[in-house]
Amino acid sequence: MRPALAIAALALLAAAPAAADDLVKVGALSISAAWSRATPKGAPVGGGYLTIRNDGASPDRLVAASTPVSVKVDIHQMRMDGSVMVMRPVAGGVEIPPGQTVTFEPNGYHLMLEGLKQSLAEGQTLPVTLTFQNAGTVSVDFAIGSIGARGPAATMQHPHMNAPAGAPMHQH
Ligand SMILES: [Cu+2]
Repeated sequence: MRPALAIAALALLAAAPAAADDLVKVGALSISAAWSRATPKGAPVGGGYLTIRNDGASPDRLVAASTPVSVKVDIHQMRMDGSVMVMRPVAGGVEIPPGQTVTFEPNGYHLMLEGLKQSLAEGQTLPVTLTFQNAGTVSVDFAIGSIGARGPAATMQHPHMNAPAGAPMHQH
């Protein structure tokens, strides 16, 4: 197994075309708009963002995430503490209620890649394994946008008709 592991380590980030629009299904859950941001050389952390819809009849919960590109992945939440935005780990994961969609985004829930082993490069994809309490485990490729990206690349270039009101959009 050692030679295979060594080869895998050289190609942690795939050069596959960005596929932010691809829908990944696991159990009753649909995962879409999985994206990340390029990181400056040497940056210790990176972020991961995605949308999860639950078409099932019972709640599910994102309990863990991992990637070969970082030492660990935590689930974080940004929220206002008085007048200051603070980021803290979410204990017990994030519930996806039945019939609901939960969006992970820079100013809300997000995945925090801690201990990056390499910088995240724009145009490449970041492989992340998500673990749900009921639906189980699924692998999702996160499309890496620019360092200042505010949303998945496909949404920025072609605003979707179902984009939520107030979502950041490309200005024409
Ligand atoms: Cu964070």
